[in-house]
Amino acid sequence: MAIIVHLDLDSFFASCERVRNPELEETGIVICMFSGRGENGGAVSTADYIARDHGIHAAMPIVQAREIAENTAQEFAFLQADKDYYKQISERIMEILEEHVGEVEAASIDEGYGDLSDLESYEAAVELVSQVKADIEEQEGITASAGIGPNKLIAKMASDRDKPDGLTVVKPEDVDDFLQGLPVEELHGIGPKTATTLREMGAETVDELREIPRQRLVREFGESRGVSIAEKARGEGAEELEERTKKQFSRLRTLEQDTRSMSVIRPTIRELADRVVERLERREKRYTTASVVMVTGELETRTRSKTLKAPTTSVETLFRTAEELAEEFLSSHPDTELRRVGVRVGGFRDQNQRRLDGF
Ligand code: TTP
Ligand code: MG
Repeated sequence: MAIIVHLDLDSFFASCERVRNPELEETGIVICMFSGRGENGGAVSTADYIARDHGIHAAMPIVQAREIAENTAQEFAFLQADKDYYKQISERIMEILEEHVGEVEAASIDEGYGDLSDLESYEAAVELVSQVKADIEEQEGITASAGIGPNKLIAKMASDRDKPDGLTVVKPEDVDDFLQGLPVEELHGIGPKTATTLREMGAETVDELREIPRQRLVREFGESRGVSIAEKARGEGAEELEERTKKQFSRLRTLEQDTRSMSVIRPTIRELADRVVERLERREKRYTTASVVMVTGELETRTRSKTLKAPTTSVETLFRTAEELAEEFLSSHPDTELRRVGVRVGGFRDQNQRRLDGF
């Protein structure tokens, strides 16, 4: 059974601006894509939750947002979007997610999917995702909303259910309840045009959509789209993340307290190495680089890596390498304590390419 998490950052561009402009704490923030036509030409890119309370939202003409702002006592800041800055924060946040869940499918600048199937329970998944949210908030000052479910469709919709700073869990047995009574356009991937057609066919809600025979949907929308709509109505979606070219797995854990004692760090590395190799085995991969990831007491992330002579699946090699790299790091940083430690592998080769094994 798959367990998928979807994470979506809250009012992302606006949150990034609040991080570097702390004086805006109580100011409504409106991020603008100015078109260059006139002082207020262009559209709103996103609005923070204060501005949303006043009815300002993404895609609204800036002129209209200005008008709303001028007619209330609330203060507003209208800021030009600065994508390069948001991209940097986005990359760091995806790394935090990746440290916890391994491979991440970055679905847009502010959302990513992770596969938590190897945790085997929703309770464990909730604990891990709460930690991810806490780490993102602590390290970047931005809140995220998360959804956990049996596939990407449900996880994505769940992350949207309770915003900002939410965590919504939809277990397989709760999928029907979760979709119950939902207007068809709220199914992720059903746009306004499809929704209009579906309503004309008699389906206002997802439950009504389920009553429409698959064949009728196929006749209306074509084979692949028709089948996909029928599946969505039943809460079925992809369970696999889309592959990325850059690939590595890692597992991190927060230590009970900040420490530089290898007698505490070593057993943690050992356990994490076991977890990483289990995951590797499931994917039938061997690794050629082994790393230790360390988050210091000052919350700086440091990684030390070693490239091996030959691809391997050995848990012992991973453990020994990460242990050595951590020891080296600590002896050259005599005042540094570790808050979190992790093990990462990369440079994958398929397990069935046996010939260059070096045994
Ligand atoms: P979203 O995740 O859709 O929106 P959001 O993060 O601002 O708000 P929410 O709390 O509801 O998740 O989009 C992410 C970023 O993409 C958003 O901060 C700005 C940008 N964006 C645009 O530039 N134009 C748009 O029309 C939308 C929807 C988003
Ligand atoms: Mg968002």
